[in-house]
Amino acid sequence: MKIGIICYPTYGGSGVVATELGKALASVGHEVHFITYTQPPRLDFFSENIFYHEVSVASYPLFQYLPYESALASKMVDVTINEKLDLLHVHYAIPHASAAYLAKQILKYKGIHVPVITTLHGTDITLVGRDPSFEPVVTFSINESDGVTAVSESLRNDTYAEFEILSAIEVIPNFIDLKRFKKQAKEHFKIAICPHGEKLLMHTSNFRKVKRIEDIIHVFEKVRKVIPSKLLLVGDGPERSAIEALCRDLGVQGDVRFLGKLDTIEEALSLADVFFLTSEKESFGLAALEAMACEVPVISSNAGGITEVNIHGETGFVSEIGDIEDMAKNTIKLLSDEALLTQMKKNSLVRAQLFDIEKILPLYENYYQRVISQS
Ligand code: GMT
Repeated sequence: MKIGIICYPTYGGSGVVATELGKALASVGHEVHFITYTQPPRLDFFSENIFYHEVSVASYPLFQYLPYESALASKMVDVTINEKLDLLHVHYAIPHASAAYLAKQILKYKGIHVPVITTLHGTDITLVGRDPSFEPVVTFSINESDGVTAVSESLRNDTYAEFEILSAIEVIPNFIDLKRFKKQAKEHFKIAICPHGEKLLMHTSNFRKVKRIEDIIHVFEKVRKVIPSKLLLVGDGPERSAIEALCRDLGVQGDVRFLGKLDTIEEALSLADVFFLTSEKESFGLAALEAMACEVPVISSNAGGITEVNIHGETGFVSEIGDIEDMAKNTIKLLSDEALLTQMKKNSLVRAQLFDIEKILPLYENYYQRVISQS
């Protein structure tokens, strides 16, 4: 198949899922055309089956806001015609699904039919998409897609609950490349960070409010009173300075390391004993899956689809959103029982294997075929 993939070129989340999916499709012989405004971070290599088409928006003094959606739709039209695409697969509804609808209508006038699949990732539904300034467009463009997928059962349910959706939503969970995300022998780094044999706790995210990183700091403050430990925070975003201030207020700053954005996240995960994901909303929690693939148990909230990834009592522990007492209790329990920790590390890997890209890729390929044949 010749597939157009439209996504945000982000370091994590939907951008990474879209990029890794495209790479996997290319590796089994499909021709993949990425259409986005800058080269996705994980697309920094040559493959004969991967193409990159940059969307550039002409500026004009009249434009207070650049009309990216129009430029994207025009690029989709151009690439579909010139590369003879069989399918457009857009990741994250806003504004990709409505741009794809527009492109499809333009192509129809030119006698070309191209089906559109929209993959819902989370905040396009649970946060931003519900805003009245987007909701009618999101509802319309989901309903007008030839196929719609969601990355978890929870996100599918939220979509039906929040929007008037008339079509079937297929759940295709996120996936992991187990060849890349695996525990590596990095003991020398661990000794450098935890010189006295402390336990290493970790979190990675884009540091948005929705991640509730302040809960992690409060939990850590309680845990380190009982168990000598360090906290590694990877990523960057709007909440970072507030979190740094909270660490100072609680007097834990000496035991917290902020690493910023890290490309080789699997190396840091290889050192960790516990991973935190305490989000308010989380459609799936790819970061937790990446940790589990590196044999790191997860202490999480029960937001959204996290419980489809992290199984309470098996791969870690799950608490109500914001219940820092329970999260601290669970972390102490896990870190003070070596047998339990070893077992949960093993269980985490076993569970992560269920989301192996090699298992999930055929679900997308079959779905593509089904949508193409039905549209
Ligand atoms: O987590 C984020 O804030 C980024 C966001 C995105 O859209 O890029 O991630 C969402 O999509 C990921 C990939 O499908 C999911 O693993 C995340 O759970 C989801 N984030 C939220 O729902 C908050």
